[in-house]
Amino acid sequence: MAASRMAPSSVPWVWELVAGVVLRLALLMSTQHVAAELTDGNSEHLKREHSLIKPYQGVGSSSMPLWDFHGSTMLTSQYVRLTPDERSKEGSIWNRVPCFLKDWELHVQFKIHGAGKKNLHGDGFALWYTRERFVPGPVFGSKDNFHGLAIFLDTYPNDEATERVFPYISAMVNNGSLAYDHSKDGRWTELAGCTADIRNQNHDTFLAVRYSQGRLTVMTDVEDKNEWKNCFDVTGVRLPTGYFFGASAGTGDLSDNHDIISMKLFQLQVEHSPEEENIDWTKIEPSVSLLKSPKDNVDDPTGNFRSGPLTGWKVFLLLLCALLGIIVCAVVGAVVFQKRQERNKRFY
Ligand SMILES: *[C@@H]1O[C@H](CO)[C@@H](O)[C@H](O)[C@H]1NC(C)=O
Ligand SMILES: [Ca+2]
Repeated sequence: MAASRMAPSSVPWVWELVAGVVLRLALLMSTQHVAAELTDGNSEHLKREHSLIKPYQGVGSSSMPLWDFHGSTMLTSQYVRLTPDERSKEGSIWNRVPCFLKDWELHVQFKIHGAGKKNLHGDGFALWYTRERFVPGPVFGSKDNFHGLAIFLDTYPNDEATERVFPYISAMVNNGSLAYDHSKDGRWTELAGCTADIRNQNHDTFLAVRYSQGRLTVMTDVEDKNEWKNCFDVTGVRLPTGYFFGASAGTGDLSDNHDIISMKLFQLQVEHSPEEENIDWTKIEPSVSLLKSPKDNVDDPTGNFRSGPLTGWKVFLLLLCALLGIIVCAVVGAVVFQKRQERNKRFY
């Protein structure tokens, strides 16, 4: 008697379990989202001395005190064009004021556009936080063997063998010893990266770079959804204070318009321990922790966030498989149970 009462109730039990798992799944996804969220441009902490905002102050005059312009860079009231859609151009903009903030977040609005069809355009542009400023060179229009951080928004796959989908955004940290290999799209010196559809969009496109307590996070807002999407998030990155923000672009045989519409730097309010405060942050050597292999996106050693945009989906798929497994087991179990009940009935 007791057993037969359990049989019909086994179905709600299955659904309770399913609901539980789904809820957990939703919670997991939402906490990931919270962890990935960035400051939403709190203007209180906007640092004007490191920002480039429309209408660009002093446009057309010789006095643009906070930013220097180089090469093909052209100013209009609506954008700063690093390169036009023409061959063999090179342009950059550099903030004149060194940045002494320990924790910051840079929001860049940009537009990459041109007449070139599929794969006949290039090369993208770079964002810099480096010791050197205003030095032209072969890496997206700037110096190689730099000291500091570079974020490359690479629109052209130079490495024909790559399985990567372009445009591709990647980061590189350098202490001057590493050279960027253009023919491999910087693959061997890359810290982390992601694919992002950043070219010839009809809507606004944004990139955010956050550096705080050794953690480097890059996010994009390029799908016209007005929300940040994780590109990568890595820890163990050490950068000094006192470096300069900049942006540069170069074209070769292939070209595009590379426009910067704004660069906004925000100070992040972060507590540091007294020991940390006592270090001379300007003396820090740019480096990436050896605990982390730059090429494979291993899990965050602190365990609270996983790097790589695919990881969320991997977790989701894993849980989905587990869920399906449980459902199959429950259904098989219920059927077997029912069969046994029927068999038992026949004996009575
Ligand atoms: C610079 O980086 C390279 C490799 O990343 C490392 O071998 C070298 O020791 C570093 N140099 C300094 C001065 O830290
Ligand atoms: Ca490239």
